[in-house]
Amino acid sequence: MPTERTPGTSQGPVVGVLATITGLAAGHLIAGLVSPVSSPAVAVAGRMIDLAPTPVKEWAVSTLGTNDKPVLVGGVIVVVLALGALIGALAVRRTWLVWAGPAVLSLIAAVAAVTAPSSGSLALLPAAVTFGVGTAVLWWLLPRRPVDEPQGAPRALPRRAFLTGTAAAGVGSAAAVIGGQWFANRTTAATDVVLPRAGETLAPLSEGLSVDGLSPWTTPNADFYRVDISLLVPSVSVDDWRLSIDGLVDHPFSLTWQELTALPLIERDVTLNCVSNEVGGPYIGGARWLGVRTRDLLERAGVQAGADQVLSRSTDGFTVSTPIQALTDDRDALVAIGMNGRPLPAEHGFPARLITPGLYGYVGATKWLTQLTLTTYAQQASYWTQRGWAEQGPVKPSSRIDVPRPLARIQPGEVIVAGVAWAQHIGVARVQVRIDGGEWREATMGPDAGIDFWRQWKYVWQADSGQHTLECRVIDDNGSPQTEQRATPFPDGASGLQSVVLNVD
Ligand SMILES: Nc1nc2c(c(=O)[nH]1)N[C@H]1C(S)=C(S)[C@@H](COP(=O)(O)O)O[C@H]1N2
Ligand SMILES: [Mo]
Repeated sequence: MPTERTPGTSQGPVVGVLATITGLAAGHLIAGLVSPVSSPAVAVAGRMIDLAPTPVKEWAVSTLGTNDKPVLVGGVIVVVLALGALIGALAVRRTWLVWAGPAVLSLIAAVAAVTAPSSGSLALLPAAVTFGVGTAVLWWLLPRRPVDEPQGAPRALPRRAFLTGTAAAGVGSAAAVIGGQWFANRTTAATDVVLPRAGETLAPLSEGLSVDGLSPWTTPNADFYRVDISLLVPSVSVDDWRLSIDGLVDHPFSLTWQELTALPLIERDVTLNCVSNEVGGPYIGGARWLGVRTRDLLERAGVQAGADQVLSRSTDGFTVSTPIQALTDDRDALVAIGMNGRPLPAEHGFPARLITPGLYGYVGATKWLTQLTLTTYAQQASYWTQRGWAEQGPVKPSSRIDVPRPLARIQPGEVIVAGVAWAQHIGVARVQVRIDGGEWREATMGPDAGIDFWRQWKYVWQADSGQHTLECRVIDDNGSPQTEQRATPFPDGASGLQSVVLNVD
């Protein structure tokens, strides 16, 4: 029995918002089943990341850090809800907007989903469901003109029917979002593979220096920084996974997980840095990686003359350009499968990633790795180099003060200053500390695990009252001090000295 409608127009914006929420939630549920990255808000946010100008991305990473993605998706949702309110308000008198409004918004989501690098054949489905559900909710709850009276006053649902409908849409939305999350996560948890042992193992690293607030020498997996363009962590099953090596090679081949892990494995202690890290910033960590030498894989493929770069690709479509030299010399770049004795965590590239000692992550650390293509820089560019970042990305030697924290209030007397320093592929010889622009003084160094791994340092400072500025610099194994020349992260990494200002009571 059709519900009798009564005159009224004020619910337009509320219904518009409700229809938007219900539509997004329904799309999210379907996406959880067919393709999590195709959830409408996630897909739109994902394309915004790909299209955003480099300075915007840099700003987002430096101000929002790891929260940049939730903040972006949240922002997209807020904007869409505002548009939904507007559509609801206008559709009360312009009935065609009941389908045209959701159609335009869903079309944007559909385009975003099908143009995503990892979009599957069902990528359109969530946006289609969003359209259907959004339109249905608008049609059902919105005050509208009676069909037989196209010029008459819009009529609203009776209060009771409206409240019931609103509650149903709300509860349905919440259930759909929870269900969508559940389905999306169901596949992500499959990391319980057993790692083979390395043929060449390394002696365990010592604890290193232990000072309150100083970075541990080896970064625990759970605390390791994460930087990538993926809104959702790709979930890869080792059963379907393949690594192919192709392009300018004599014998292209591909490996299954079993085949890769049966090859000779080695362990390497390597510090990984993000080129977006500011001087003194957090995007650096040191881990023990287990993996297969890229040199062995490239030798087996037989690299042809003329190739100068390896373009590596991940399941999410991200690409990295690495000079062949760095993947074939004695630095032992790895296709890594283990991190600190565990399989790679999903966030850090499960089941396999590239680790290239001495290079920033964007030119050497492809996560969720699936392909190594031998090619030339002239022919192909990678994700970040297409966006203006430098083609070559050797890590700039630098150092960081971990304690005391900037603006800390401390008591006069003995204060422990401590931090980390790195000079990949050259080696850290010493660290020096300078107080208030005075003489450079030698810090005490923590243990050394080779030229590609960072070192901790500490310095005992006799602090007197007042405001003070602390600086540090690394001296590398060639005797060169860290440059004082300031540079921004773009286009090839930050440089300069960190200075920490603090007050001693
Ligand atoms: N697939 C994929 N791999 C990627 C990236 C990415 O966006 N996608 N980002 C790179 C960048 S810029 C860095 S600094 C490192 C960070 O690795 P981590 O998140 O394990 O610390 O991964 C690299 N590998
Ligand atoms: Mo990075």
